[in-house]
Amino acid sequence: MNITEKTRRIKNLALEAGFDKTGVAAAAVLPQAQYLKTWLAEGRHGEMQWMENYLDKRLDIRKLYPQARSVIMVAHNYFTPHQHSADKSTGKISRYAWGRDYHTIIKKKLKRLLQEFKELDPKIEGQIFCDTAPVQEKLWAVQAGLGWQGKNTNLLTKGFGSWLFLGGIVINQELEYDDPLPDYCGNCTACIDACPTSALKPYQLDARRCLSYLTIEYWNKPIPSEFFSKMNNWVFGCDICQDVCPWNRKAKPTAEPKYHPSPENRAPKLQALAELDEAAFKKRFKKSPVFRAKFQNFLRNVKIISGLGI
Ligand code: B12
Ligand code: SF4
Ligand code: SF4
Repeated sequence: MNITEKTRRIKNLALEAGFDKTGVAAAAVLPQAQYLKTWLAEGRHGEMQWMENYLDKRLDIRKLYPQARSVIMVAHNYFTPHQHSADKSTGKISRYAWGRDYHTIIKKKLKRLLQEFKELDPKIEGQIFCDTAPVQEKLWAVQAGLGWQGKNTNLLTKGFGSWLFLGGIVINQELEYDDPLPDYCGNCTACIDACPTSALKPYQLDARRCLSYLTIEYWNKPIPSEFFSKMNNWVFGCDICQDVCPWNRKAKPTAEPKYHPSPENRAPKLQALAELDEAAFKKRFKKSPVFRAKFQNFLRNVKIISGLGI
């Protein structure tokens, strides 16, 4: 099988597995990856010390997987045709966390996909990743031609907007590579203007000011009171800089039933959330991305919102 045919069949397998977009990049150092060093040096990752780990691997995928030749990137659409509730007695949970945890869904698909690659060519060896390895997934998705990184720093596409989860497989074989796409943000600054905490400047995020970070990754500390009035009922994550993006108006509903919201996650009553004890939290959110926040931090978020929002 020649390289063109192998690449074509690998991409077809990825689409047949249910992924919405796929593309391939050569495993090399990406110049844009170096921005991560500045981001960390300026402390913009806040308390996410795990982002400092394995920096060499985040900057060069061949340090993560020495046999690396190609990076096959996939994107999975999670958009469902529902809106956030404007009812102040409810909390807002980010769209990405309305359904089941994407890590489980995507990792299962990627494992099966790698097996299928090996059936196609027994010489193929590889490693899967979906938030599970020190890889800058958005940059690899850009390099593999899936889309461009918007000014809100998310991977953005013409067909699906930014409502996409990312994952990939790094393999030991050369393939034919896709070209990165142009940046279609143009003069738009809607995401930057709409961010309630001024966490964004073009293509750069200060996580310390981002509600997504503060409500999900900022553990065991009180959220600084300057953000209370900006939280606008976001108890877990934040979708504002995506909701205002013009490219997201063209989003199509996902074909994955597991990303559809359970009614209790899309617009949960704040009072019911405030009454959860740890066991009830675990039972309710065990299979949801919300579990990541941990009970005490989730409760902290709910209490802040309840104090201001009702
Ligand atoms: C850490 C992290 C976070 C942090 C930091 C976010 C961030 N922007 O980096 C926090 C907790 C805030 C976060 C929030 C969210 N996250 Co997150 N997160 C990650 C994670 C684990 C690493 C990202 C990373 O490497 N950041 C490092 C910084 C430096 O990267 P960056 O901001 O993108 O900066 C790059 C460019 O902007 C550019 N750059 C930087 N400076 C400059 C300057 C100039 C002049 C230029 C031109 C370029 C440039 O180079 C940088 C280097 O890569 C990835 C998974 C992964 N392993 O990749 C998921 C990931 C990025 N998150 C994801 C999601 C869904 C979210 C949220 C939408 C969830 C939500 N609704 O609350 C929000 C989005 C907030 C936002 N506007 O970014 C998805 C994004 C999918 C997509 N379509 O892009 C990912 C890929 C997870 C996944 N596997 O699907 N996240
Ligand atoms: S997720 Fe919310 S707080 Fe974070 S950058 Fe986007 S709009 Fe701002
Ligand atoms: S809102 Fe505008 S500037 Fe921001 S990511 Fe979308 S198109 Fe780009």
